[in-house]
Amino acid sequence: MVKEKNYKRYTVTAALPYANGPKHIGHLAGAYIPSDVYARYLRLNKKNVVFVCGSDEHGTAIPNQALKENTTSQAIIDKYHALIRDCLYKLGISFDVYHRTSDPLHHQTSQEFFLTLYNKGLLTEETSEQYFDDEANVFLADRYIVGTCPKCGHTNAYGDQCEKCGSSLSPSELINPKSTLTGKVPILKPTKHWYLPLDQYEGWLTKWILEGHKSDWKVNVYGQCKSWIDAGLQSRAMTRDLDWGIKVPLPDAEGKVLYVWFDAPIGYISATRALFQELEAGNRNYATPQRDFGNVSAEDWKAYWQDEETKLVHFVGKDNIVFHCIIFPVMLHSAEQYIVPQNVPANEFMNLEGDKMSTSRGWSIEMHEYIEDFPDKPDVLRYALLTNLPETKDSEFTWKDYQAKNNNELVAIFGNFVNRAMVLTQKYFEGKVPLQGALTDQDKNVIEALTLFPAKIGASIESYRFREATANLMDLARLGNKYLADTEPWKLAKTDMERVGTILNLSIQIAANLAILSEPFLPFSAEKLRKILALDQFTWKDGGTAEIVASGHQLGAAELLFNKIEDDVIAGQINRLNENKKKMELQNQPVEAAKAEITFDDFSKMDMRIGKVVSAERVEKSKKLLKLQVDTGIDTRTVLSGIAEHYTPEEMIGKQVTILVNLAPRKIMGFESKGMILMAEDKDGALKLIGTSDPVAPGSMIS
Ligand code: B3M
Ligand code: ZN
Repeated sequence: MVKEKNYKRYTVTAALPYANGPKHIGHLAGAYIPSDVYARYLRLNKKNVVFVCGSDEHGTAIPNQALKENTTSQAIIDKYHALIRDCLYKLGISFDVYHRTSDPLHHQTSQEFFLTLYNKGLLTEETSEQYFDDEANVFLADRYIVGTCPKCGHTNAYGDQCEKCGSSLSPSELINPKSTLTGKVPILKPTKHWYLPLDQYEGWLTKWILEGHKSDWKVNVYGQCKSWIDAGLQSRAMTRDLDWGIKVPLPDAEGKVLYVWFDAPIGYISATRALFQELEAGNRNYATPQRDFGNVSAEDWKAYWQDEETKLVHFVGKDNIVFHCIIFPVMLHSAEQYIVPQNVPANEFMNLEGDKMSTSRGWSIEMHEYIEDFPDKPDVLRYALLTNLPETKDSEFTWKDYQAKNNNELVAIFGNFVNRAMVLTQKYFEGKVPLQGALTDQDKNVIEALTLFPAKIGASIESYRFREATANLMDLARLGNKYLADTEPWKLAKTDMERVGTILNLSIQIAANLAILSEPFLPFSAEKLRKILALDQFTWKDGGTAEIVASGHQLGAAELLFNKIEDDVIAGQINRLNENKKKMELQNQPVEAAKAEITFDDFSKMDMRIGKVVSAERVEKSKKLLKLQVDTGIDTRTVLSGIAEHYTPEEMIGKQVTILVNLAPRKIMGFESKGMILMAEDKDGALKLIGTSDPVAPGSMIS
């Protein structure tokens, strides 16, 4: 076991998800599942722990999404805060509090924090030139500027990124920049911001991370920190010109808000404050019933952030490392009264079926979709993710693997063992735990193996190796399965009931160990198993013995812990994934750039009218053309139209169409075509007639 200082209490944080959309299972694998296993394990060990999280509701991601969904930023955060919180809860993530950064308490906490740094003279003021939209009268966040990508020529690149070639950009690199708010060309205007001079903390960071955490931080995390520090740190603006966020609490800061990465990590502190306020008031808003905090006061949050005997651990994904290892610690350290994290066990990314997971590309499994489809299987997802966490490198989720983990491990090993032990004990001993008689060498070996599990699994968890811990847990179920297979009590039942009793007693002890040790990983199944075995609440230390359940103890009713997942269910999921991707590809394709401006006179030269198709036929030797007779109100005329792949002649007859009647006649395939039928064509070349669905007399003009 890793020998470490005996901490008085633990503050465990999981990255605050942006409330700008649903979150997928990659987020679960990155931060939420590992942090939950860790927190549950600490609680089972009777440690004093707070496990905090909440929604990150600031930054440009929120107004951007509001724009997309044609609603307000407030509506966006309200919708996704609730959705994400409820999903995490249903998947068993046992936060003591799930707060939100739009809460007034968080605004206050962040402003106080900013003022602490400001009043100590630790923030520098710098003026820089930034794009300004003088019609909308606002500075433009990177996302509100579009222009031509200098790398690939894509005409719709954003100020921070070109979505076509993927290059990250800065607004000044864009060719022909335009404001997305008004379409105007933005101007450069000086603006003042408050900076955190990270360069001044290089010495401290070197000592704290590079010298102090070389051996206990994960290689991927340490490596990222080292390359940041080695490259030399620069001061970073902690404020932004934006109308969505926490107001900068200074008199000369009109229109400025705190940088989202300044306020978001402070959200952990606000969440802890909120928790203790709620505890003092006796009304828990959001909490899983994990721990009774006893009699506490609102001020007790301080110990979790300010006492050196508290161990602070941040669970995040790899894109958040720099903020949790460098920027936030510098904020905490320079504010002086705070502790800094002891560890930041960040994970890499989890891919999906051979490709990067991405909600916007439709290539993802969203938490709410999973819960809808598998409401009774939160633990199966937890297990499939735990056995496949991207702990040291990117990993991959596949539905086939998910199915195999369920069918071949949870059902065939864990569930099967428990079920056999239960059913045999019901059958031979009416569900009463039999006596442990004389022990054979085989029994002694099993007991000895059993005693090692709590420490072994615990050591893996304490060193953030959750995959290994999960594998060890399944080994315990394997031990039980093998013991039953080797001893074959069903064969002894005719001759030696005492021996059968001993075997089943030990099997029930192993099942009880599984109930205890699986709790951090598979909390719902552990609870079910505890009920099946009719066990009281337990602690981690109760595990590791063959004396958990007394002989004579009456077991509960046997019930299957896990169920097989059939092939068609898995095929359905893979299908849905491909469908989603197709749908999003269509939605995400950039629309054609606008054509050059025309005058009203140009427009009014076109004579467009509603017409009615009176007859339609195919054109010989042409796949695309239909020959139509159209009643235009003026006359009935022949029009050739390239819609044969989209409409049959029969479908066209009687249809109302929009026709440009004064287009110069053209000869097409030997026929004179007079005019043109108007259509909408999407990026894939699919055509749809346009017009009005209300009946309109032929000849009606369009203007
Ligand atoms: N919301 C970014 C993310 O979800 C951010 C984390 C904040 S943690 C303080 O990747
Ligand atoms: Zn590009």
